Amino acid sequence: MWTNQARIQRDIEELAKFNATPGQGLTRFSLTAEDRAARGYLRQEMHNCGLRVYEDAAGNLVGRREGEQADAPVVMIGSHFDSVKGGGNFDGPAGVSAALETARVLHERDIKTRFPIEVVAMIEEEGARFSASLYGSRAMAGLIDTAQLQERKDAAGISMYEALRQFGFNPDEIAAARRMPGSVKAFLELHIEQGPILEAEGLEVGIVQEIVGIHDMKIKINGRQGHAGTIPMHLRADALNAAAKMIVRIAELAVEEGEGTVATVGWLSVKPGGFNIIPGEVEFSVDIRSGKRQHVDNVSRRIGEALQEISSSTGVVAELSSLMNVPPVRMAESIVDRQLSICERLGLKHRLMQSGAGHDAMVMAGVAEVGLVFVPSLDGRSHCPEEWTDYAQLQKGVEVYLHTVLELAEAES
Ligand code: HGY
Ligand code: MN
Ligand code: MN
Repeated sequence: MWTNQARIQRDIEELAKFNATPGQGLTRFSLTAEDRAARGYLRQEMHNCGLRVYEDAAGNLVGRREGEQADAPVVMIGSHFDSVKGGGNFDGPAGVSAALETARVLHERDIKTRFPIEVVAMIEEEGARFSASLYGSRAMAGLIDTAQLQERKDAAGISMYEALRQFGFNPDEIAAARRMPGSVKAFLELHIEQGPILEAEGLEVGIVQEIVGIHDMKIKINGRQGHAGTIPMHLRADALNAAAKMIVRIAELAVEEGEGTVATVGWLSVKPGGFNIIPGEVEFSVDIRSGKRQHVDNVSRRIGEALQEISSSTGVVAELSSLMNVPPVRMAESIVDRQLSICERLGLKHRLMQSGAGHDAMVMAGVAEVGLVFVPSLDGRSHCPEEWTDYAQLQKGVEVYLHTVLELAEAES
C-alpha cells in the first residue's frame, strides 16, 4: 500500500482530542475553541507535506499543491471537521485524513500532477451549531449570503455572522468563497458509511452512486402558556400537546410515502418548561430524506397540511420554516467507473451504493464532477460515541481514494 495506516490513525486520534464533551462522544462545533484547536493541527499537517495553507472567506481550511499546468482547474479533496453533539471520531475526519494522507504520499514520493490539488477541511457540514448544514460547500457553491449568516443563530443566540467575525473572518466577504464554474475539475470525498451494509455483506469499500435528497425544516408552535391546574382541557392551547400530535403524524407520513422515505424529529425545545405550566411555545426540527425528490416534496407538503389541521383543532399557531432543501444527487459516472476499476485492480471487495447520509459532495456536484468512497462502520452506527471503523479498513478506502486522485489529477507515471 502507498498510504500509511499509522499516520491515518494519528489524524483521527489527534482530532478526537479537540472535543467539548470528553467522555460523552465528540462535540466539535464550528467556530469554537475546539474548531480552532483542530484547525491548528490540520494547518500543521498541511504545512508538513508542502501545502500552501489558507482559509477561504467562509472559514474552510485549505491546503493547496500546485500542478504542472498553470491556471488549471483544481482537484479538490476533503471532507468536514465539525461534528454533531456527542458524535463519533470518524464522521468527517476520516475524509479529511484521507485527503491529508493523499497529499503526504504525493509529497514523500515527489509525484508531479498536471492539475493542482486542494485539501479542504470544511466547517459546519453538520449544522449542529447554527442549523446551517452543508454550509462550507454551499458557500463554495455560492449559495450562502450575509442575510443567512445573520439569520442562523446558535443556542446562545449568537449569529453565524457574529461568530465568523469573532473568529477572525469577515462575513461580509462570504461571496468570495464561491468557486467559479470551471475552476474545480472534481471534488472527491471519503466518508464512513454510517450504515450497516458494507459490514453485513463483508465488503471493504462502497462506491457511492447517489446521495438522497434532504429537506431540513424547523417548526414553531405558539400556544397559550397557563396554569396547569386551573385551565380546563377544552380551553387550552397547549403547544406541546399540539407538537406531539404533529410529531407522530410526521413519522406516519414518511411510512405512508414508502420507498425508503425517512423523516426524523431530532431536537425539540419547550418553553417555559415547568411541570405545572401549560407550554406556551415549542420548536422542533424535521429532517426528510428520500432517493426520489418527489417523495421529499410530498412529505413536506403533507406536513404543511397536517400542521394546519392540528393547529385549527388545538387553537395553536404554527410556523414552518425551511432551512435547507437539497435534491438527490448522482455522482459522476466517469468517477464511479474509475473507482470501480481501481477496486478491481487493488483486489478490494466492493459494491455500488446509495448514501442515506448527506455529504458536502452533494453540494459540490453543482460545482464539479464528484465522487464519494465509503468505508465500513462497525454495527452500522454513527452520530454516537460508538462510531468506529478499523484503521486497516479505513486505510483500504484511502488507497482507493489516493489512486482515484492520482488519475483525476493526471499524476506523472
Ligand atoms: O445529516 C447528515 O446526513 C450528515 O451527517 N450531515
Ligand atoms: Mn459527515
Ligand atoms: Mn454526520
